[in-house]
Amino acid sequence: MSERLKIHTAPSAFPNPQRVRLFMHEKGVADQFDEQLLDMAPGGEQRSWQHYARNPFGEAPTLEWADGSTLSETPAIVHYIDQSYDGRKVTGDDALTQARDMMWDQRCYLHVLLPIVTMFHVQHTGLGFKLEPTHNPAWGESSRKKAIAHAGIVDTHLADGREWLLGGDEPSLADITLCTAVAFGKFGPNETPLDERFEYIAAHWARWKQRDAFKQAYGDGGSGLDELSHLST
Ligand SMILES: N[C@@H](CCC(=O)N[C@@H](CS)C(=O)NCC(=O)O)C(=O)O
Repeated sequence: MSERLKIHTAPSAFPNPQRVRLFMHEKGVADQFDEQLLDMAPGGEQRSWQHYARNPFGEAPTLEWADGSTLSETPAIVHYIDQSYDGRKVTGDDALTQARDMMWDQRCYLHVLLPIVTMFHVQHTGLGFKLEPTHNPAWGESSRKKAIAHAGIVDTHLADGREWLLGGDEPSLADITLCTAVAFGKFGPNETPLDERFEYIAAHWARWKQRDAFKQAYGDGGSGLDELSHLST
């Protein structure tokens, strides 16, 4: 890769930008990108016209080329980088492994991480009313129950002794998404520490905490978790 791309991103507390950051460190390419940190909250830079021009959904992460073209949605960014840059194939070397990674990534994203994010927004109005005008505690509590129930299914999958969701020696994107879901469950008012409820998710989280990629990705000191404050560089 000759051109150095910009990645519009956020501190490590924000789970989708963090999925990409963790992936980049796992792949070993983080230093090949220019990180542009958006002031997400309370600034709300992601909802400015400048950022809507890059991403019509007003979200991070977003990758940007020098000619102004962009790519958004975490799995799309991850798959593009995984296929185009040197380093291990984090999303899998063959079609079936890639498909299985996509399956578990979708499950961890849609059924565990996203409901926690929904709770953060609608129950706690986590980004403030400027950015999240909907306050609906019942929806938030229902989302929380959904996240916990589905984390139980993921925990059962891990219970056969496998270290990572696909059963390999190293984590894939699905593991990255589960990791950020666990971190975000612990964040601020969410108060849903999945590692305290589930034995095999606890082991998965503990395994992550030993990895260099994890230590680098959370080294920004922006996770909001006391548990990770020692990683701040
Ligand atoms: N489906 C998108 C979701 C991105 C997303 O939800 N980003 C959040 C941060 S975790 C965001 O930018 N939120 C800002 C806002 O909603 O104002 C992806 O996979 O990248």
